[in-house]
Amino acid sequence: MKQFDLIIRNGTVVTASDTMQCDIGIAGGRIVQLGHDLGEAAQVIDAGGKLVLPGGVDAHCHLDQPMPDGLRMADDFRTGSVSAACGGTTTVIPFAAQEKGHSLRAAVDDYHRRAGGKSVVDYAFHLIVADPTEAVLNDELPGLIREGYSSFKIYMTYDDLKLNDREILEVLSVARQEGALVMVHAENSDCIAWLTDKLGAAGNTAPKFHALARPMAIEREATHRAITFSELVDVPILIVHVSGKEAVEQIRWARNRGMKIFAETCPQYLFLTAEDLDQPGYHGAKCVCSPPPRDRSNQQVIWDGLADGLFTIFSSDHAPFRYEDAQGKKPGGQEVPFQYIPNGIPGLETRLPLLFSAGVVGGRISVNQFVALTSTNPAKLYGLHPRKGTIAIGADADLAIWDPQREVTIRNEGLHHAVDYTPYEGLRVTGWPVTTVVRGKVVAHEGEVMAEAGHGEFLPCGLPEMARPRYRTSGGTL
Ligand code: DUC
Ligand code: ZN
Ligand code: ZN
Repeated sequence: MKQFDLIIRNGTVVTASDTMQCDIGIAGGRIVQLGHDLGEAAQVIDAGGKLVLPGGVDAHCHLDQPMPDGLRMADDFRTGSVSAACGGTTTVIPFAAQEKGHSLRAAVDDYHRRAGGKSVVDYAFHLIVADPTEAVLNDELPGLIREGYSSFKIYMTYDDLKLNDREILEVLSVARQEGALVMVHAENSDCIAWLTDKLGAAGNTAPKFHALARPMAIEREATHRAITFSELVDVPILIVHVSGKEAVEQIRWARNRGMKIFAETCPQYLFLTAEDLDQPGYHGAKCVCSPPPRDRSNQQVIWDGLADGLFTIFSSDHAPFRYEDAQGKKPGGQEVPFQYIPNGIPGLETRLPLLFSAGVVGGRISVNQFVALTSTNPAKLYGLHPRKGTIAIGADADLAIWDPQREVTIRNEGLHHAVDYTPYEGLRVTGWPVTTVVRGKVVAHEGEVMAEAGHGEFLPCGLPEMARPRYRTSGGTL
């Protein structure tokens, strides 16, 4: 019997901290040796001239999430995970979403049914807490956190999901007590509703008005409020999908005060602007997401935050709705006022190539920062490290082999999601992941899926070290 199942030879191996020339020996789905002249293997991949990176961890994506009546997400765990794999991602963390009036555990059970046997990449679940009843706070949430669902998202907007300030304080207290990480969608709901009504009364209902109903000030205010709650309870939080300068300023302010406020951003805040919502006809609906894309000066602020360490992670926020679809961007087959357009854009497969091209090839971040933002940090933040997110002995052999020189023009027909458009159509990138390996098995190669649905396994998450409180304020006595 050969010593290794797979050896990846001659590649330049990159982690969040190091870049080195070495071969990788894999057995039983794990990395068991790093070095030279490793010996015999059942399969050898020559990675000469290529980069070997830890597979991406996309820690914010929505797959087959139950929707209100009449709407449906285009991607399930099969199409979504194939798209992820072809874009160099080896772990996804979508959301088991509680519905108001229903239990959290029922959401988790339902989500396992939706995921089971379909994924080609590994997956964990975040929770979405939409109804923090006594039973949820005292029983369900603590129980689920201990079982490996150690992160959850809360919303400050969207009528069917949002929590009030008191409820946010309650769930943050549970997170502190149990060691979970809370992800906050920070936008002020009442301000959005008021602006939406004003715009509607003036007949301003086209997709482009989505951006005017959600200006930066309402994200800034909610970001500051979430930071205040984090301070009161003394628990770290992650502000998700940060879109621009004013929210960034709040996070810098909190960090300068010594607070553990983590931040995430997404490709749409680097590559789109509000002008993309102002396309002929109804096509701007394709770029409706929340918070909305801003302008070029805000894009620069996001780049600065990626380069200087303000942002901890870079995720897709893949929320897949087809454009020509009565269950997608045209609910009931209609071109509806902006507030009824389902929010979200596809991005699982393009997340890494976009950041690699404009970030690493473009000289804005190092390749090690790229690995940290897209793989190592999300694995750490959600309790999956060191099994995921790095290249080290004992880690799962989750790898993406990149051709750093390959030039690709992004076309929807070349992507593997089930959405009928990409907001990045025609954009030219340099660098592409050519081979993706999950636990030692090649799952995608040159845009072809090579693994059976079901190769991907569910990952219970540990308690993240990064979510530990600072034990500084009255939170310690709560
Ligand atoms: N905003 C969200 O908060 N979630 C999904 C997509 C979006 O645009
Ligand atoms: Zn959100
Ligand atoms: Zn989201």
